[in-house]
Amino acid sequence: MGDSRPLVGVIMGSQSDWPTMAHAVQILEEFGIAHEVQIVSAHRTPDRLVAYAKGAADRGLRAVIAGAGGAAHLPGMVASMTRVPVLGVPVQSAALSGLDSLLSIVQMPGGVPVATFAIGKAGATNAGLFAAALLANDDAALAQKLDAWRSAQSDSVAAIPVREGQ
Ligand code: RP5
Repeated sequence: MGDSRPLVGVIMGSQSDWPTMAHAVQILEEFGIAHEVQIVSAHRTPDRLVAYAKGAADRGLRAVIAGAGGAAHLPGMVASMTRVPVLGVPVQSAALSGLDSLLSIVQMPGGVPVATFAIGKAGATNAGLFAAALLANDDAALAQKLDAWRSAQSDSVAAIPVREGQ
């Protein structure tokens, strides 16, 4: 997490969200972005939620990545209390495979934006990359790292598929 002041807050509704949200944290670590990680539940720790969201801007956070599953009110509630951009990650739920999480996060009323990502690992990874992209707007070194990461990703994709199972 580094010594410097966190620029990105990663929060999740439950310990059970960690395997998903770890993918966002992995990206932030890869890019050396100062961050913090906490469990903040909209339903089980509402006072913690209010304190976190209301303090986010003053503490210098530039983005909050919020992951939750099921009745996933965490990203929207955080967004209702801070101008800091909130990136919502729908965690795949057992009951409805994350469709519940996705709809809970994406259907915000006009005026309270949450940038909503894909369900599960891809969403968490992309939320990390999106936070990096936001910060790269005014950090040339980070922009260079992000460009290099994207080039490496392109280079890793073979032009011709391996004909498995033939
Ligand atoms: C949400 O409820 C959490 O974000 C989690 O995805 C889901 C289930 O939580 P647990 O019952 O596993 O703690 O608040």
